[in-house]
Amino acid sequence: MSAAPPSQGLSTASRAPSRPSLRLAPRVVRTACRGCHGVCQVLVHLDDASNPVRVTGDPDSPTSRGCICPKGAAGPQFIAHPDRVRRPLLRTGPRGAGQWKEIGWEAALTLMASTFDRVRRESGPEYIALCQGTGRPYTEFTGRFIHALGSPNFVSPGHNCFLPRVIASSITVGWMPVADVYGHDGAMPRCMLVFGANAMETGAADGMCGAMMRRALRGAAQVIVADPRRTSAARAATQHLQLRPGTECALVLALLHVIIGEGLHDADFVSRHCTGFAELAEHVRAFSPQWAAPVTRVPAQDIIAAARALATVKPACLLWGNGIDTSTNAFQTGRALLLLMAVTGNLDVPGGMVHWVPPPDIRCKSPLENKKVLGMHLLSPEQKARMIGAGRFPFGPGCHQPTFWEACVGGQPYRPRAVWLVGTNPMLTATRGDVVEAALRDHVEFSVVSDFFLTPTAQLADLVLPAAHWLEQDDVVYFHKLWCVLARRRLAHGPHSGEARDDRAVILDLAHRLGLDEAFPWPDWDAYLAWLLEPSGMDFRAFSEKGLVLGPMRYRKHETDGFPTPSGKVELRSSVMAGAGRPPLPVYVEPPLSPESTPDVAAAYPFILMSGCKVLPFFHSEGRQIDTLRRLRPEPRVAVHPDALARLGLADGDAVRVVSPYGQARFVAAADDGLPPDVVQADHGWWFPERPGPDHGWRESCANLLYGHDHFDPDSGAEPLKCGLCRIERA
Ligand SMILES: Nc1nc2c(c(=O)[nH]1)N[C@H]1C(S)=C(S)[C@@H](COP(=O)(O)OP(=O)(O)OC[C@H]3O[C@@H](n4cnc5c(=O)[nH]c(N)nc54)[C@H](O)[C@@H]3O)O[C@H]1N2
Ligand SMILES: Nc1nc2c(c(=O)[nH]1)N[C@H]1C(S)=C(S)[C@@H](COP(=O)(O)OP(=O)(O)OC[C@H]3O[C@@H](n4cnc5c(=O)[nH]c(N)nc54)[C@H](O)[C@@H]3O)O[C@H]1N2
Ligand code: SF4
Ligand SMILES: [Mo]
Repeated sequence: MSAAPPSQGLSTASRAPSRPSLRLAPRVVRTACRGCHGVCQVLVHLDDASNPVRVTGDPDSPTSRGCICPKGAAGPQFIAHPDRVRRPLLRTGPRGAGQWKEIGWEAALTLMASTFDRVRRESGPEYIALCQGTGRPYTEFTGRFIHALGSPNFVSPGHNCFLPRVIASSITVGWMPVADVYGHDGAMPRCMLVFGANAMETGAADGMCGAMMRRALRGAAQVIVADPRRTSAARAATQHLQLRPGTECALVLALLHVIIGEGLHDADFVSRHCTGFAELAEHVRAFSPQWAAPVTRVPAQDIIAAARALATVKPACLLWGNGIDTSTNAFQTGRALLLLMAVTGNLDVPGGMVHWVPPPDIRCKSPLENKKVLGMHLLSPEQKARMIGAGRFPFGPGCHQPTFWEACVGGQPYRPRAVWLVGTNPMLTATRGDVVEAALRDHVEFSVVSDFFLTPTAQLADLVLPAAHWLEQDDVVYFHKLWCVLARRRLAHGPHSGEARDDRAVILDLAHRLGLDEAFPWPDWDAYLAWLLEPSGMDFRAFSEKGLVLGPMRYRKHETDGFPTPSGKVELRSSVMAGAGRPPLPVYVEPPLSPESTPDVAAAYPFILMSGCKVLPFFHSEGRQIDTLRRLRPEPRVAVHPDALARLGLADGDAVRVVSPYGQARFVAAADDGLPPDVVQADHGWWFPERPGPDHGWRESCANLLYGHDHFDPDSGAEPLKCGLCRIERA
């Protein structure tokens, strides 16, 4: 077994206080949390009846070092909540009337299999779609299932989240670089660029936990934060580049201009490992800090200082996030930032932007590392061409979510007949929830929702399946680009869990009923876990006792292996983009609605609207029914600069209406002097589980009703969720 014990792999930089290993009481068990994308190992305390009653930090874990956040701590409240769906529910009244009867799993799965089979035979497999939420454990089987079925309609929020950067990385570097903030090799980053990431609250999408990032930030000599808001990272930063939302690509082009213009780039790395440097140098010559300053509102001298720090303080890493993805310039910005990390020589160096080496003897199930996991290869070219929105966005991930829901209503190019929504609440989290609602209520013939609760989306389903929570899952946690593989153990079994089943066990069962055994050769979930671990010689029990397995990390793999791109080098000038007829060097495009591009619209809607900057207690639309979390954020807020509030005759705590050219939503005004006076930030994902169902007041404070379906990133299909326009009125 190549895996080293944790203490060995994370030695020097960890500086963990040497303490004797915490003696686990018989009723305290270590597992891996999944309350967000983090990798915190936690301790679960069980009562005499073996019910989880408390989750606490695990001081001996190298992934969390004892930290725990309110979402992780609330795990037991999620599973024990009285509103939880515990048995499959079949609709009995009209759609959305909230009339259900409990049925058994056999009946539920028989209904799904027979309906999917009928649609497949009558119309073709593409008339069945699978929509999932953010990247959760189910991702290893959701795409695989729908693709094995022969349908290309795999829908996710990925176009607004993370995947524009993943795809930009794959064509530019060949892999997804991740910040080395755990000090794997003893080296921690000395310079950190936090760009469009609220990482202290969210851990970003990279599978880290906020507390570990805070620790890395504390240790860095230079911290540069590019964010329109004064985030907690910005408060502790050396430099806060408070850019205008949506102008991030202009800022990065100017950073490149300074670095290359002053000859501060890593000439050795560039000459040996990059293509297109001369073209890039020529391209960025026009984008001086003086050009960028009025565009971005960041003073030229600040851009120059940041560029110099980034190029000279090494190693440097980048924490990047949704601030980049949720814009119509997302893909170009993602590429520009990759070029920045490349020309400064920070790729795959200790403390820089690395590519983890996974344990060779555990079978890889990460869709990012093993493209076959998603099963795209199971589709023929003809089947791929039948994807709704095929060809619309050359670098889009899967079926474009807004295009999909519009097709369900408008019937163009065809209307999907059956939809399975796994772990997603798109009426709240996608734009135009009204379109999603119409689709589910009036147009789709058969819809199934897998969730813990009867969300507003689930209320419109024909069938609801109770999903198992992370406390109810056995798992080999090998998902995003993690630097380790972790054990998750099923700790809750009792009446709280009811008949909830792991999404993947359900998919396996259904796949077998539909004759997809070739793509799903494992008889059941336990057999799949055993198969993953088989090369290591461990069974699941031995693995879960071990808890954490590290791979044999090596840095600077390009010295021997190059980069897995068409040229074998980092493609500063992208041959893939050129081939797709898209700009091969990053270009800045003004947001579609902004004071600059649409001054007439801005006259009526004078604020720049950001929405959905995440807050610590909630994961998107989740958690509003959990008291311990709701207390931390009782109501939907819109953050506004106090001067702007005063000008409007409003005060902190007032009820306000945010009105955009597309819609309106109610929030409580929250004064925030860390925002520019003309920028506001509205919470996303709000519904009110305590209000009467079936709709639970979802239309009232839904930030995503403030956007239309008019503007998308031409490369990735991303939406301008962090750079719209609005006005604020007293409600
Ligand atoms: N305005 C605005 N909108 C945004 C964003 C933004 O920044 N601004 N962010 C976007 C981003 S980054 C994302 S990823 C999307 C997220 O969009 P979604 O994934 O749709 O959001 P969630 O609220 O997490 O919805 C998940 C639902 O799945 C259930 N659930 C949780 N875990 C599981 C599980 O393991 N199995 C099953 N079956 N169900 C589960 C929850 O109870 C919840 O109802 O939202 C996007 N929406
Ligand atoms: N507590 C909690 N944690 C989560 C989630 C959650 O819902 N709650 N969701 C998870 C998911 S699915 C994801 S994708 C990650 C997302 O994690 P993050 O990437 O950290 O997402 P956001 O909170 O949306 O933070 C985006 C940041 O970008 C800034 N920003 C907005 N516009 C711009 C811009 O134009 N330029 C720049 N440079 N910055 C801008 C915002 O002010 C904000 O601070 O978090 C994950 N973790
Ligand atoms: S940060 Fe995420 S993984 Fe860590 S305890 Fe909180 S919810 Fe769990
Ligand atoms: Mo996300």
